[in-house]
Amino acid sequence: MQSEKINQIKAEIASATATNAEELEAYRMRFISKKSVIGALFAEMRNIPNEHKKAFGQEVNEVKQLAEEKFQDLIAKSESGNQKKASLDQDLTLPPTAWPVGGIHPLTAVRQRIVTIFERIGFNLSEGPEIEDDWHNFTALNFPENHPAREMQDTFFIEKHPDIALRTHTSSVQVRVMENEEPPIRTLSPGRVFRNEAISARAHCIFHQVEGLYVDENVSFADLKQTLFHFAKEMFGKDTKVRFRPSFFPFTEPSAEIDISCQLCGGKGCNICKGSGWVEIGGSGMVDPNVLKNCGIDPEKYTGFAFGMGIERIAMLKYQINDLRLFTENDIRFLSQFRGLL
Ligand code: 2NL
Repeated sequence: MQSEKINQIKAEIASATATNAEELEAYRMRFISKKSVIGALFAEMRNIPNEHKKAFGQEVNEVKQLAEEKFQDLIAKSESGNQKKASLDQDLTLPPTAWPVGGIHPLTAVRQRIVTIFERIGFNLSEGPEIEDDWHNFTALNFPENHPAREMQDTFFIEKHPDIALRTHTSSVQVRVMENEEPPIRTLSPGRVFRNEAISARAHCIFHQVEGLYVDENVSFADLKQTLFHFAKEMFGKDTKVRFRPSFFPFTEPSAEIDISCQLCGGKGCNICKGSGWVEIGGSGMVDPNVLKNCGIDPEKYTGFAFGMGIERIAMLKYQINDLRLFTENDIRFLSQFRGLL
C-alpha cells in the first residue's frame, strides 16, 4: 500500500518539468517543502509497525533524495534556458557601444607637440593681434619700402595710409615681445597668418605658423643649430638628420633654411623629397642687428636667433598628408584618422 504510493511519487518526480520560477516553486511545494507529499510520508512513520519502520524509512529517504536531485536538475536546466533566451535578446555583459566623440584636429595636435618640445627647453608662449600695423608686420622687421610682400597682391590690407593688414607671419608678435621685455627672451609664437595666395594643394591664404626667438648675451649660431637639432629629433625621431642651407630673409643675417632627412625614404631619395633625400621644414637665422635696434634692444650687447615653421607643413611631413585643403574641409573621413592623437 505505502510502497504503491511511493512508486507513484517516484513516477511523478521522474516526469516533472519546470521551465520558470513559478513551476519550480510548484515542484518545491509538492516534493520538497514540509507540507509536501514526501513530508506527509515522514509524518506517516508514526503509524508504521516497528518491524517495518526501518524498511519504510529507507524507502522514504530514497524518494526524498530523488526529489532533491531532480529539483537541482530542474533549477540548472531552467537557468541555462533563461540564459539562452537572454543571449538571443541582448548580452548584457558586453561593453556598451561607444558614442561617437570628437577628436583633436591634427593641426592642434602638431602645434601642441611643437609647443611642448620648446617649453621643455625654456621657451614661453606669446600671442599678438592678427590685424597688424605696418610697423610690427614689416618695418620693424627690416622689410625695405619696396619689398614685394608689401604689395596688395601678397598681403590682405584692411586700410591704407596708414597701412593696416592681416599679419603675414607671427614675427610681429615677437617684435611686440622685444619692445615690451628685457632680454633674456626665449619665446615661441604659434598663430594664424594670412597671405593673398590662390588656394591649392600646396598653398592657402590662411595657414599656421610657429616662430621662435631667443635673445640674450652671447647667443650664437651654434645655439640656433643645437636648438633646431633637438627639435627635429624630438618631433620626427632620433634618427632624423638636420641640414642648414644658406638663404636670405630681411630680418636675419646670416639666414638659413632648415632641412630634415626625408621621413618617407630616410634620405635615399623618393617622390616626397624629389630624389634629394631632404625636405625643408622652415627658415632661421641670427636676428639682424637693425631689428634688435628697432625693437629697443642694444645690438652691441645682445644677439639672438629666430626661426619660423609652417604648422601645416610639419603636420603634412609627419603624417604624409598630400593636400593642404584637407585641414580646412572638415571631412570626417580625414579628421577621424587623427582621433587618437594627443
Ligand atoms: C619661414 C622663415 C623665419 C624668423 C622667421 C624672426 C623673427 C624676428 C626677428 C627675426 Cl622678431 N626673425 N623670425 C626668422 C627666420 C625665418 O621664418 O620660412 N617661415 C615659415
